Amino acid sequence: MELTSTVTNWLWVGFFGMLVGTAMIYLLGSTLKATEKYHVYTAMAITTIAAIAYYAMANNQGIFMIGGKPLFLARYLDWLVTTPLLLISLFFLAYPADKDAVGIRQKLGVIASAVFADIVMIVTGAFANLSGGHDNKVFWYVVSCVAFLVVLGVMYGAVRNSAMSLGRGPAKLYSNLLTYLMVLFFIYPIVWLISTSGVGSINLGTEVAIYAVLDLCAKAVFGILIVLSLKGEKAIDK
Ligand code: RET
Repeated sequence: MELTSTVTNWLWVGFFGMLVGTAMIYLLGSTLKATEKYHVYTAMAITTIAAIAYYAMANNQGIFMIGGKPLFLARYLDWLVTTPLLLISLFFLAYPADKDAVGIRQKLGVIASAVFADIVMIVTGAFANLSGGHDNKVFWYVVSCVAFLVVLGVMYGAVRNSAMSLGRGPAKLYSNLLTYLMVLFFIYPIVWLISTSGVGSINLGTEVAIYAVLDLCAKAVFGILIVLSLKGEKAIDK
């Protein structure tokens, strides 16, 4: 498919933004203790995967026309891997390695249910995008939204309860970052609905621009916020 220069430019903004984000997360995280570095590596994995997806899309790879509308396959593949990783990075805050009071099976059960629901959300969202007919599209969109509600339920339920048991500082940190991320998550289905995937009230250039900004906030800025708040927490501990 022929991409306009607005679309391509915004895809490059996404690519370079993710690269800068990865570098900043690395530099800011370099002073964290070795035992805390896993937060940094998770955040860097998220921005790196997104950079790869944006590079492919900016080079017009993996973009298919379905029923006269574009489908960005790389975007769904990116979300499929990175949205579970975003949930896992919040999970790491709620169940820190040094305060391991909860059994491994219980932890696995909680995070697996959030990750599973998240995967269902992205895959059925892709099915909605792939649907030619109106009824199929609505069906898959609704299934994806229900899966999103399950994600919200787990993250605001069991995972939040664990964070609350850690004391005021970590509880507040988890709540703030959870609210930040979930507000962003909430905007995606709305953008999808008004974009070329849904009713088509915004053009492709605007859609790609909004997704680029949202992705940068949910990945690069989110990673930077996690690393900065962990550094801040350590400063308070001292
Ligand atoms: C879709 C459409 C179908 C309904 C729903 C959706 C939700 C998508 C979400 C995406 C989040 C992406 C993030 C990317 C980070 O860079 C698939 C748009 C509910 C929540 C956070």
